[in-house]
Amino acid sequence: MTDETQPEGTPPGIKEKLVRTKERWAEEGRLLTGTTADPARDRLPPGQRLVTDWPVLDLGIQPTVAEAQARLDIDGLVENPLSLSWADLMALPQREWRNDIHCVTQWSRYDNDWRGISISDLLALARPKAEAAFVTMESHDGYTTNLPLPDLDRAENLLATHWEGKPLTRQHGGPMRLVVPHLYFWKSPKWIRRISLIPHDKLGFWEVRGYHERGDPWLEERYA
Ligand SMILES: Nc1nc2c(c(=O)[nH]1)N[C@H]1C(S)=C(S)[C@@H](COP(=O)(O)O)O[C@H]1N2
Ligand SMILES: [Mo]
Repeated sequence: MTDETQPEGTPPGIKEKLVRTKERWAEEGRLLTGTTADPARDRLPPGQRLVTDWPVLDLGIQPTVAEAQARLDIDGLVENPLSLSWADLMALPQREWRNDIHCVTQWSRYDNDWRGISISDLLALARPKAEAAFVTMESHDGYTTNLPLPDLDRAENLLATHWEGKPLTRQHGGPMRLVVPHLYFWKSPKWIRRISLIPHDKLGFWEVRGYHERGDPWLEERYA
C-alpha cells in the first residue's frame, strides 16, 4: 500500500482518495464564508450545517484497542512523565460535559454528552515545565494532531470514555479519545495513545496537508 508520492509519515492503509480530496479543499478554500461569529451569541459557526446523526470520519483504519491494553502516555516537557493504564485512568475523578461538535467538513452536532477524565487533571499530575508551549498527539491508527498547550489545558477537554452513558464505540475512538470542543473536531484524536509536550509547534496529519495549526471554528480557521 505504500505510495512514493505520499508525504512523509502517511500511515499505511489509509483512504488516499479522501486525503487527496481534503487536500484539494484546503487549496481551494472550500466552505469559507469570510465571516466570523461569536459563540456567546450564535450557536452555529460560520459555514457549518447542523446534523442529528453522528458521522464517522477517520483515515479508514479503526484499530481495536482492548481496555486491558489501553495506555495513555504524557511525556516530553513535564516534571512527572505519565504512562497510565486503564485502571489508573478509572481511579481518577470521572467528569461529565455536554458540548457541540464542529467538523471542518461542514457538519455540526449539538448536545453531545461525554464522560471521562479532565485533561486539566491529567496535566496537573504531569506538571508541564515552563518551556512547554505546544503538544503533539499520536493515535493507534498513525494519526497525529497538534495544539497550543493552553488549548489543551481546559477543564472541559476530556479524555472521553463514554458518550450518552455508554462506552465510546470503536468507530468513534473507543476505548478513549480526546474531545476539544472549542476547536474543529479534527483536533480531537480518536484512539489516542500519547500526548507529548514540546517547545515549538509540530504540525500533525491534516496540518501538514493545508489545515490550520489551531482550528477555531468561530474564526473559520479551516485552512493554513
Ligand atoms: N485517530 C484519529 N483521530 C481522528 C481522526 C482520524 O482519522 N484518526 N479524524 C479526525 C476528524 S477529521 C474528525 S471530524 C473526527 C471525527 O470523529 P467521529 O468519527 O467520532 O465523528 O475525529 C478526528 N480524530
Ligand atoms: Mo473532520
